Amino acid sequence: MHIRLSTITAVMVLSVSASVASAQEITLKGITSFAEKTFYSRGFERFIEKVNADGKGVIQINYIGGPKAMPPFEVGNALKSGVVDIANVTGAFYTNLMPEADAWKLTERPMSEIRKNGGYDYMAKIYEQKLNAILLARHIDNNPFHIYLNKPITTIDLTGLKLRITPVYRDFFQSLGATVVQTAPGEVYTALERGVVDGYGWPITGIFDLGWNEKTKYRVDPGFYSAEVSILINKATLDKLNPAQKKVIADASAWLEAQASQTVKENEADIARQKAAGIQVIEFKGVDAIAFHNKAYETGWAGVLKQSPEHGAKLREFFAKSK
Ligand code: 173
Repeated sequence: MHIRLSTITAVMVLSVSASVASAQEITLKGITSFAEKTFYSRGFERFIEKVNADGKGVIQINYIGGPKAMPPFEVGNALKSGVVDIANVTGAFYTNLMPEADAWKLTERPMSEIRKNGGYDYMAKIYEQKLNAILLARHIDNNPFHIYLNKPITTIDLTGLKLRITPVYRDFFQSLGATVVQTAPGEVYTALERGVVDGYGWPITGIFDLGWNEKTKYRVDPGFYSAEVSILINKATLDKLNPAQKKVIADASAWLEAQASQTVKENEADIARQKAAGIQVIEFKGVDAIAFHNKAYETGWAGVLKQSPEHGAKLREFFAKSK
């Protein structure tokens, strides 16, 4: 009898706590600014899988999808207004709201250091003010950008070439003499196919995802900067989560950001794949490589300072390599 009663009590307690848990389960709307299942969305997709597994009965993410659901340059607005709760996006896609976000590309220190040296906290205030958001995890780092071309070059003079850009590349490519045209990633293939552009800026990874390899003859080395893609959450959404819900999000964020250093393996794999696909490398060496590198960072920081006289210099102290 004694055993029976305690069994019944246990069942009752379990069912009560289960219903409380399900009553408190919250579902967040998640969006990515890169095509679903492509390289720059994959980290976010792993994050969602983890949250949905660890957060059963507590917190779930409803994955709305990518650019088919929302244009990439609209994601910042949607996150700020709370139309979506959580977003996978790079700073260059929401410079309309927060020009400082483009400075992430210029980091020469790992996120672990930037979280300690005050750089993360400094950016966090700007995220709160301008985007009503919090950066949870930078999952892409150590991933250089490159120039991809269909016409060969012999010097770093890009005069006469028309290149597809985002804010990442604008100041640098213009300083090399190129004409630039901004497009979302989803328009790159057609722009190449129609000859609207002679090439494009993109990181070392991912050109196979949307078939650009078919329309690409050359890659210029060395690469420059460090691509950033991060998961952001709307501030009001985060504020309303209870401690258990916050913990699921915080743990998945730390777990994902810790994987950013592994991007280098993906870089190597894509370099080999580009070679096998017959994409030729135009490599600047020695003093030319140094000049190319210095120009990238000088024009990059000049652009940040111009866009944000208030914060640019401070961000450079936190992000640039210490001298
Ligand atoms: O080229 C781009 O669209 C761009 O700015 C970017 C940024 C980070 C990762 C991939 C692309």
